[in-house]
Amino acid sequence: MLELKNYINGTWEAPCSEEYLESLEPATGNPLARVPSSDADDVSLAVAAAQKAFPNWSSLTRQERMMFLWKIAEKIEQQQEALALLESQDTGKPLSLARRMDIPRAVSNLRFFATAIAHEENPCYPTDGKALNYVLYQPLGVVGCISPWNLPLYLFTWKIAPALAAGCTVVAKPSELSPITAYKMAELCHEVGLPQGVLNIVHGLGSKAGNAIVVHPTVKAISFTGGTQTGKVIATAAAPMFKKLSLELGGKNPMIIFADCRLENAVETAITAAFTNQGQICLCASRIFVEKSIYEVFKEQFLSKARALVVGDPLDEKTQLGAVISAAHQQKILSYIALAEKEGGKILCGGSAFHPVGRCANGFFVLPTVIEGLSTTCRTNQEEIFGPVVTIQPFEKEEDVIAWANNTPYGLAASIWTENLTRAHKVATALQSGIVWVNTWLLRDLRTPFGGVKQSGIGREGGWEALRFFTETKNICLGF
Ligand code: TXE
Repeated sequence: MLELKNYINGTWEAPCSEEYLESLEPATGNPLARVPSSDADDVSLAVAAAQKAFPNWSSLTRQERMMFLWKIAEKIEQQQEALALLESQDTGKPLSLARRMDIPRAVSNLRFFATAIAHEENPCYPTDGKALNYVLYQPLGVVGCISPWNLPLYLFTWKIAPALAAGCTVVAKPSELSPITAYKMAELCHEVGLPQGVLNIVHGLGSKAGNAIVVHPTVKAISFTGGTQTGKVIATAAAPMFKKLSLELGGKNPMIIFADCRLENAVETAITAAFTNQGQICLCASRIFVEKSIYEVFKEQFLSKARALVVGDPLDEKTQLGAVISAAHQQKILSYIALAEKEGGKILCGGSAFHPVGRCANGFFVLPTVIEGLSTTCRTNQEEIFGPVVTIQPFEKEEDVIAWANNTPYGLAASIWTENLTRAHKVATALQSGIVWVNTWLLRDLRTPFGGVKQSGIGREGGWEALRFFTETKNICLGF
């Protein structure tokens, strides 16, 4: 079994308490790694190291910081196969997905923010012949990055890359459920000679290690991705300390399919949107609304594809859905399926756990599940399930479907399927959502702002927004 250590001030440290957690391989239920159960003492050491490293790191040239990030990206790329395997084992996701999506995206995140800083512009305002105003973006200092288990290295680097590029030093905590690739990334940072203390990685529980990062007075900002409940806890602790907060939280994302869409594309993408990563992506579609005139045709095609999805050993090349993250999460998903039935829903396919034959017999699998016949206001259609569960329902009027789509506490992502350009713009504008895709899903350009409205979070990641988050904006007015 792998024994992980914290990475503090450029060295590998056991947790001060000597306590460890055990993380399991979701596909088998077997122990995979011993994970430091760090506490406030470990976090204090990490913050002290980051604070010491800040003056030097923030005064490096852009080119120098860029080259460090670029080299880390290169190392990840060289080890992509090994990292994809670890990501798959640690999360239960298909190896093919980790290879295609998770690890390449980690590389892109680092490259994107490495090169972004070389192109940054500072606004300048000549003021009526009397003065010259200009704007500086100065790095905040020590910042905290807390990431979840669904896209471990992908989201870890999505936060760390802009923080480091902006000139901040970082104390980061990956999820205790999927910490291995972050641990490996520390090794890669070490190999490229990242100066001591610039990136510190502390492992452990959210309530202990995570909370200690949030409440540490030296940590100036928290970038967090995770559940909405956890986001509330973090906001409650951080707000009175006037910390900057970027919270990327849950979603209950609608997909709206109009009768004039290219149906084949819509069906194919609906399958991907509902079930990629076992439905454990905050952007996954969990409520599909289909115009009544094509509802039955859509349903038939969607169900036949959902039933054909291959669930099983994540290491098998044919597998399309692997295990969900934990036994507890599997139970949560199954309890929502039971609730859906109680609320009057009809399970059209799936609806239960799955036990593959062989190596993965004790893994945490849930069959792709499609439910119809529910009201738009029932709990199944209001609360984030975060598993391979999707509801489908017909609609007749555009205004109804817009109202239903908006009628949840969340507002992260939506997608619309239509060939009518006017309608696409109109509906996209009316949806309460941070991102709206038209005739596509999960197509991401890293320059675009990313984040949610309502209980899906506050702040935006991506592009300049992410770099700005890790800086303080200063106006300097030079009088003539
Ligand atoms: O996530 P948590 P959980 C949703 C999804 C899921 C639910 C709960 O619906 O079922 O959240 O998942 C750290 N202070 N999403 O409980 O707790 C924790 O250690 C500081 C959506 O596993 O939010 C981990 O590193 N940190 C989501 C990170 O927060 C704390 C992705 C996320 O864990 C903390 C994951 C605290 N008090 C779950 N408590 C998305 N938006 O993509 C926990 N953490």
